[in-house]
Amino acid sequence: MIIRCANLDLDLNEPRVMGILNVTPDSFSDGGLFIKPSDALKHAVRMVGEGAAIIDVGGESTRPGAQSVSLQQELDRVIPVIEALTSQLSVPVSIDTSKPEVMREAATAGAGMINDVCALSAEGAVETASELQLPVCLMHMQGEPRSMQQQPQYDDVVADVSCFLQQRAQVCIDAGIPAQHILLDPGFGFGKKLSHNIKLLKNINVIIKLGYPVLAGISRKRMISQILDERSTDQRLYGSLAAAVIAAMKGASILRVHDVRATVDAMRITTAVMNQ
Ligand code: PT1
Repeated sequence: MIIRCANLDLDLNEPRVMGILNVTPDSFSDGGLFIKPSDALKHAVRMVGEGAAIIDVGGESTRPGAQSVSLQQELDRVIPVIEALTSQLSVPVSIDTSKPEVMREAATAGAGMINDVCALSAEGAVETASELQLPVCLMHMQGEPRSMQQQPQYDDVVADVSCFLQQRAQVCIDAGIPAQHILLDPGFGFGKKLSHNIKLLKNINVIIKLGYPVLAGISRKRMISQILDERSTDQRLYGSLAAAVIAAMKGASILRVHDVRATVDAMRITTAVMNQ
């Protein structure tokens, strides 16, 4: 399975690592580090050198409690960075946004994938993504970032998330997005308690069975520290690696992470075992 991201291929025949590049002042573990385009480029080049197969650029934090940003602010943050990255990198760049205008300008700047934590639910987002002819990652979220951790509730979290993602994929297909351009993501930490996140990780194969490549974003999230005695964000690497290996063993295609070198090593071990 190979996905064409603008002019670059993303080979998903083995689990791949997506490097996180937050161009935000307030992201939960690396907020403010890569606001300057030159710093962002340096970090992206480093992640690619460490084996990242794709770089995910985001200008709006979606961690629990985060405030939304204006369209202009988001554009000002991400577009210069995407331009710099797409001219300098040999791997695709995805744009982490829910705003159709940002999708459009990012595509013009060379972005090769749309990563939307709102699963293209904003007005005009599905139509825009379809027009841009880029692969899309559809993520499940219950509620919205500012308040999503207040009262997460599910009848059956795995069935609910799986059903939602299947419906969103169908909406995309009906709008003309080819099935080969769709990826799904259960949305770890997005309106989910620890027990929900653990059930989703244990049963991520149910989502994979829908037939689309699955992306898992677990790196340094609160669910890791909830199991590991409230460890701070910079002390969550080993727990994050364990979760990434579990997801990959169950068939996840892309691991969205902060710690690229460590995760790539873990994926190489996982792949060696899975391919035996
Ligand atoms: C994700 C993801 C994302 N996560 C995709 N995009 C974030 N496709 C941003 C916590 O519980 O999983 N998949 N874009 C970051 N959001 C969060 C959410 C960060 C929860 C931290 C937590 O700590």
